[in-house]
Amino acid sequence: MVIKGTDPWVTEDSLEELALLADTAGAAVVERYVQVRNKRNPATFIGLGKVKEIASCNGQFDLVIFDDDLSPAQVNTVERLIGKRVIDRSGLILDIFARRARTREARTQVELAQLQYLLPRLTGQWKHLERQAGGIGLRGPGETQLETDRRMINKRITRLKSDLKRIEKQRSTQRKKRSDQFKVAIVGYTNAGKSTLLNAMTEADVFVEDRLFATLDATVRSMKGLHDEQVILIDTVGFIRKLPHHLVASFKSTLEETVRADLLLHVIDLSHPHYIDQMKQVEEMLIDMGLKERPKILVFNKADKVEHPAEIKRMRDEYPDAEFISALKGIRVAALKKRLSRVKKQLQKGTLKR
Ligand SMILES: Nc1nc2c(ncn2[C@@H]2O[C@H](COP(=O)(O)OP(=O)(O)OP(=O)(O)O)[C@@H](O)[C@H]2O)c(=O)[nH]1
Ligand SMILES: [Mg+2]
Repeated sequence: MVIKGTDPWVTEDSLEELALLADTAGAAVVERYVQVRNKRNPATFIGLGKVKEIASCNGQFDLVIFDDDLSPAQVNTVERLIGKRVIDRSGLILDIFARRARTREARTQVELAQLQYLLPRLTGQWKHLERQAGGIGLRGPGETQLETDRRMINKRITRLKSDLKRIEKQRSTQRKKRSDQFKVAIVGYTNAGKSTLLNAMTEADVFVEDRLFATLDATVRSMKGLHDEQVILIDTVGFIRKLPHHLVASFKSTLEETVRADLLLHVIDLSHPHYIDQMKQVEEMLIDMGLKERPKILVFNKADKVEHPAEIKRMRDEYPDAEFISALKGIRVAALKKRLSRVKKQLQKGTLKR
């Protein structure tokens, strides 16, 4: 659903991205609906007519995905009216995160986020079951069951939080060991090529894929092929628009690596049709994280894939301090390495503002 006056391509791009997310989660998109309204319907988010239209759609589908975050009650109402499962953007991203989490830290963070997402939705699920069954036979034991579920989830949340604290402690011990080293965090929109760049600069073997959120963990490696090996590179989880705050918060310990970095490499996929918007989203996120003043190099990646060379020239003029590279083809990666070691020296001598 779009509020009247929103730029149509913003909506189109956001939906396109939602379809990519759905694909990453293993769903095939059969139909898209866009509705322009003055305001949201508090009960059903989109208009009731639209809900009915979706319900009566002939296509075979199992799931309805909303591009915006719905309240638990709205999800329930729409589920009941359409008779199909409904999830929102956060739910979908969480699902992908759950599939992608590899390390103990990532798994703990994702499970915590999932349970926190589930908790308020638990009530609703039972309520609409109650209604369906006329409430008979469900109310007494149902309520008790619900209470038990809630208590168990809360207990698990407490447990996961303390696990995360422990993991965070280990991380901070490791971090202290690296405290005198020069740390460079690779940040950027999801699928920009951050892991590819880390691999190219460090001979690491981080998982790379042409899908969203291939990386959920912070991988730390030292840079290879320099005289001084004291530059540490950190690969991080990608950013995406409309990433819910509670989700970001649950990745705090991973993001902490970014927050502690001496220098940021903001990687941008120059071949993406909306890379300027993606770049803005990331910059806003960095401001939110208190990193506005952190030294930073803009790295325009996938230069090999750009259709019109004039585009590169235009961006070069606009961002004379940026690097233009292809992490995949290894174009100008060596130059970026040299620049990093130069910037490191400048920052350490204090000749560059930090
Ligand atoms: N043509 C081209 N493709 C690239 C380049 N760099 C990365 N890719 C491709 O872009 C896709 C995403 O690369 P990743 O390195 O996984 O991107 P990422 O930023 O780490 O993505 P997430 O971890 O999912 O946020 C992969 O298919 C890469 O092969 C490049 O310089 N040129
Ligand atoms: Mg990655």
